[in-house]
Amino acid sequence: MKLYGYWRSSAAYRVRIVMHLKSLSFESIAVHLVKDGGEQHKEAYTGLNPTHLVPTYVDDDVTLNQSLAIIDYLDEKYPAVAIYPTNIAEKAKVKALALDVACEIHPVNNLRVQQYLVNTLSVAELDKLAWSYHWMNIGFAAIEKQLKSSAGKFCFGDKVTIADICLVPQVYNANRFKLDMSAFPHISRVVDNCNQLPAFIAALPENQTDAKL
Ligand SMILES: N[C@@H](CCC(=O)N[C@@H](CS)C(=O)NCC(=O)O)C(=O)O
Repeated sequence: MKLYGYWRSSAAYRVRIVMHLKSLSFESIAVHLVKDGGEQHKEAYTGLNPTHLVPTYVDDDVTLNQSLAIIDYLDEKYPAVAIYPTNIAEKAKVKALALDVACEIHPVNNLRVQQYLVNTLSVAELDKLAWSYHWMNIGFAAIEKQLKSSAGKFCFGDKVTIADICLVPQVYNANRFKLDMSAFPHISRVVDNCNQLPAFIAALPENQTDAKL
């Protein structure tokens, strides 16, 4: 089982969390997103993943992109540790929280979007940061509101779900860019709780072999 990713990629980070939660052993293959124009754009990688994005999962004859598709595949193949509630309304709820991160916050702050803002539209570095803060603040505010009623120890009650798996990497990213999280106490508390767990610690960007390369 191989996971092509990058230590700071929050989409790869989601998959790593799931692999560790499910105690799967896997080989991490680093795709450097910045060095030399980005290895994600080289033919050696785009042959595997035509979207020019990480992560990519490879196991025997299965090659998958899109972190949430990979996660659902792993969840169905290795169901012993559940990441969704069994009740279908609750399952839809945690999925919606996960998508609030994966569809509403993450894509507009992706590296290639930021590169386009700066390199093509000549947006100044400070304005680029304002862009990221703007979309993160809007997205986190919506999640914070929902966590007021849904959260226990984690985003939805006291069990880790796909909502936490998507939220933790996004908050890691927010902290990296020094976003003021003080307006989001429920998010911060849930993320702190997740970060006590061995699977989340093992998946941390700084604990990856390609960290800081
Ligand atoms: N929706 C995709 C997003 C993947 C994605 O955006 N990956 C980022 C890193 S988190 C990437 O590879 N960026 C490279 C680039 O923007 O050039 C998923 O969930 O897998």
